[in-house]
Amino acid sequence: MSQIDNAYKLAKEQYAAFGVDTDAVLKKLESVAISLHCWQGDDVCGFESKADAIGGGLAVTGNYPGKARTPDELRADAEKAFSLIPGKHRFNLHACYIDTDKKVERNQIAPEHFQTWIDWAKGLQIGLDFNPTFFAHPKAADGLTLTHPDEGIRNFWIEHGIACREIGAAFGKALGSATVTNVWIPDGMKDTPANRKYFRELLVNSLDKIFAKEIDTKYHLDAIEGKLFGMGLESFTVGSHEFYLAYAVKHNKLVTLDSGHYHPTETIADKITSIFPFVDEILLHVSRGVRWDSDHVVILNDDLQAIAQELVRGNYLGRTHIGLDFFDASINRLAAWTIGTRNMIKALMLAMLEPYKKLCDYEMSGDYTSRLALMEELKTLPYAAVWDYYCQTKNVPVGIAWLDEVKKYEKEVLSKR
Ligand code: RNT
Ligand code: ZN
Repeated sequence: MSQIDNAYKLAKEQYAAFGVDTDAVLKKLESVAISLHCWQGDDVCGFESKADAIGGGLAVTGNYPGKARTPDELRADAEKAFSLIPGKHRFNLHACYIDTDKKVERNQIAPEHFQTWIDWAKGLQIGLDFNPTFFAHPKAADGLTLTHPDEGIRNFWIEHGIACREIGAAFGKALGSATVTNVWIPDGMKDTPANRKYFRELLVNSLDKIFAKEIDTKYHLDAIEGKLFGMGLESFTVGSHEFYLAYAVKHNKLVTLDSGHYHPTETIADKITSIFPFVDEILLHVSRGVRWDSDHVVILNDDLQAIAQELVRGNYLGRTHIGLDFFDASINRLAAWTIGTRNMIKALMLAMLEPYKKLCDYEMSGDYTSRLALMEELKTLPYAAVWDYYCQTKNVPVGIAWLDEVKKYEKEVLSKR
């Protein structure tokens, strides 16, 4: 018996003493797909061959060498990352990652312009998710898109939104797994607006037009993502959390919760049980803000664990689409994907290893002392042994061995770019 098997056997016994079946946990864990965001692979640049600044209140910092410059490079990098992450996952594309020889206007894009992505995903047997790109474009240069007072500009972006839903639906149909298309717009203002009402009403109107066509939820789901502020758009965000929450409840859309999009001490973990009584499904953009919405790589911190606990405890995994949303250009980008995604899975595993019923029993009987004692005890149970065993059974590197793979890839592939 190998050391990993041995350690797992001991860990299994220890968890069993708390009434937790680790084999069952790993079985459940393998059914969770995380949507890997394409934009960590190239600093949110995309392949439209334009020189527009990213804009939209977003900022990417760092210039680590070797970023993907073509769709083929990005696909190769993503495949390498997938090979280091246990389980079967998904890939999340932005419209600006279009794969065409000639320039296609954003309001003219169609499924055929993403055929290479569909073929690739089919080959890997993974699902795709999608996002219209409402930034990095001359028509978004002043920070307004779907709520632009100029009707021509507004319509251009409405057409983009409509086109993206068609692409999402085509992905879903081709791949046999519903695509979540997430609408996030940067619209807002640097300084205090006078007429908030005007912009909010415009957004209702534009969204109604984008969502006018019914699309079978077997293939396609709509999500809407609010936020607090963007760089240079500090005073007003048209699509705030409340705005989209209300819109989603009224129109049966998915609410997207991005962990970087709230006040610094506000976490999305507590929002999950608050929202679920009123919506069917949610989309998460798991991220990590450091002092602001900085989109740092997701680490295994309390925040992440609280999110995972809420999903597992509430039995919400079947109604939650887990996407990642960070972009760090200061470190190896494959490592960023690998670290962030492995942490997300690890956090879910930790949450599944919790003797939840026992905690609830203590709580129901008012024994908060035991609840706290047990919660603290759980933190030092040998979950690493369970994790290593899981990685081994999924044929991905155990422990930090994945880093050697990334270093090798950096030397052989990335450094030649
Ligand atoms: C921006 C949103 C949005 C983007 C991606 C690139 O604050 O979080 O989800 O990060 O669309
Ligand atoms: Zn996001």
